[in-house]
Amino acid sequence: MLERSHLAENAINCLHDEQYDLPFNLQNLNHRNMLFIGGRQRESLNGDWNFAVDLLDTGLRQRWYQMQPTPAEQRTEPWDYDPYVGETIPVPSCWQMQKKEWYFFEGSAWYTRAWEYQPNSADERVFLRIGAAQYDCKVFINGEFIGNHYGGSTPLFAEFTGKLRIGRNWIMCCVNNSRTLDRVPMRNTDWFNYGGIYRDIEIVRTPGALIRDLHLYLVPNRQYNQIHIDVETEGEVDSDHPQVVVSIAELNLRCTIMLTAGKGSIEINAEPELWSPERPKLYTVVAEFAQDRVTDRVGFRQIEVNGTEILLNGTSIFLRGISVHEDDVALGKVVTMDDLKRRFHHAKQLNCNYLRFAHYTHHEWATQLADELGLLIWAEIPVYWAIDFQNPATYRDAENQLIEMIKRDRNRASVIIWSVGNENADTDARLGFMAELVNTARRYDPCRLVSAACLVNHAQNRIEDRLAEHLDLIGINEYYGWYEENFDDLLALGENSNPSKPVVISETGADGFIGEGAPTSGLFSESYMSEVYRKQIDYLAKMDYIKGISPWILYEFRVERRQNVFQRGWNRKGLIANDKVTKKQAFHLLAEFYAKLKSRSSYHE
Ligand code: GCB
Repeated sequence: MLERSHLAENAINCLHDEQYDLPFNLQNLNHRNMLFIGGRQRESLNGDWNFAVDLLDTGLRQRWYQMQPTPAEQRTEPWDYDPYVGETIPVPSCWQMQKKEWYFFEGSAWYTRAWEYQPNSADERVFLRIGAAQYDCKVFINGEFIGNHYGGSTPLFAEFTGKLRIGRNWIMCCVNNSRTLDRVPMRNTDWFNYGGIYRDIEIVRTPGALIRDLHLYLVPNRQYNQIHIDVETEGEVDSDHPQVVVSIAELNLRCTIMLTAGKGSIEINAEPELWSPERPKLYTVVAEFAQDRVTDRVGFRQIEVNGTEILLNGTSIFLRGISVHEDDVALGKVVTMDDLKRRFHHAKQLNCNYLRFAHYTHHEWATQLADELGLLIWAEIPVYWAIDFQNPATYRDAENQLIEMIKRDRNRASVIIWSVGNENADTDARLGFMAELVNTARRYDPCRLVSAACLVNHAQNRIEDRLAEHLDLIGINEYYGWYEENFDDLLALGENSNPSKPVVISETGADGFIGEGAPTSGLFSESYMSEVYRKQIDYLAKMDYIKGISPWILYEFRVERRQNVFQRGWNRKGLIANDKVTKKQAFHLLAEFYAKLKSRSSYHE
């Protein structure tokens, strides 16, 4: 007889257990254990990971994560998968893009790899960071469950301190991209449900006493001469007066922040050159706490609204934007630096000063690059269409995604708007849920605008959404000429609405298919799409409270729910086809319109 382990008994019992997943749904990897990573040394774990899709969650039921890395021929139990040998997948990637059998796979998938550990110091702390994994990611180290993270586009941190062996360790992640009723987004979206670890995965080590968080901003009081700094630390230091020293050499600034219970704040006088699209000035900031040191590149600017105006550093601006998804024919949701540079290059060719990052948190490189290139950003969480607004667990998930996005990017000058949602029905439950998200955004960040893509009453042709009164500026998606037939209704909308705040058109557009078999006229033709743009431009120019537009969308993107003969799994509203090269006529119309606005702009760029 083979020698069986305690797992064998469980292998039978688990067949009848439908609560098998409860212990793994702690959502304890959340905004509370985020770690500030700017300037830290990171060890990449990108590369090939052992991989298996697991439709029935057999891995959680049978506890695959407890298996020892024994050679296959020495196994004593008939396990249904061996996490240590077999097929591999590159990380980062989306599994849909790796094998055609996995294209529509929705469920759990297991990632395993070895990692060799040698401590650098006795008190060091060790963290695993994953830039993003879609949607639920459970992390295990040497057979032990560390925790799970909800939310497909924000980073997660799992701490391994005290759980590592010197030498070989086994890291496992179980990533699940199921669409369920309680998630954010819920089940129905107009973008593809990719799965997997699709951003960088890495190890970050810190000294025992560490800087958890560093947040800086120009005090939004129209004086432009004070910088506010908040720090958070952890761990004991040999001093009765623990302190963090923050310096910005270029401003000759060096200040000491005294800590109470690991937290400290300061407001200091400084007159930084202000960040703007025209001159995206960034300063190197260094923060030191005992042996720990972090850095960041930070721009200082003030964004505010005044009546129906949006003011950047006191001057009114018009947001000449374009919406964009993270998507790629070959890579799915994986973003490369080249892809990002091309995206911003195309935005600049359009004469944009602004991008809407729809409908979830984009890669951190995107906001970093926007800081450097001088583009303004609308950043968003996927509170999209139907959401279970009554469910407190859903709220916790949405709020956590919002806080993670804010904590990751609140030092980015380019980000001027946090959006808390898109086109959600105006119910009491939704109003309570989203108004609370607005409050949370303001609590975590006092120097950005909060918005959402709100609703239009199409029967009355006016902006009508109770959420609007909670926002700093109102986003509306309108598709006159596409979903709404009558263009004159757009003019009526303009006349019937009398907002006391700035409005941005967060979406407008039309599908235009230019591939083989493309129609030459009518819906889905390139010429019809151009006509929609022509009229939109003409009408919007007459609505003076509109302070920005971000038409839908820069590139065509993949989506399951669009399957007509011109779509075939793609949303064709891109101004550029899915090859990310071929421009449609509407691209040039918008570029021309923006060029005119730019030359008239009161904000010099
Ligand atoms: C919308 C949605 C967006 C869709 C777009 C469309 O209103 O916000 O996610 O992709 O319309 O193409 O229908």
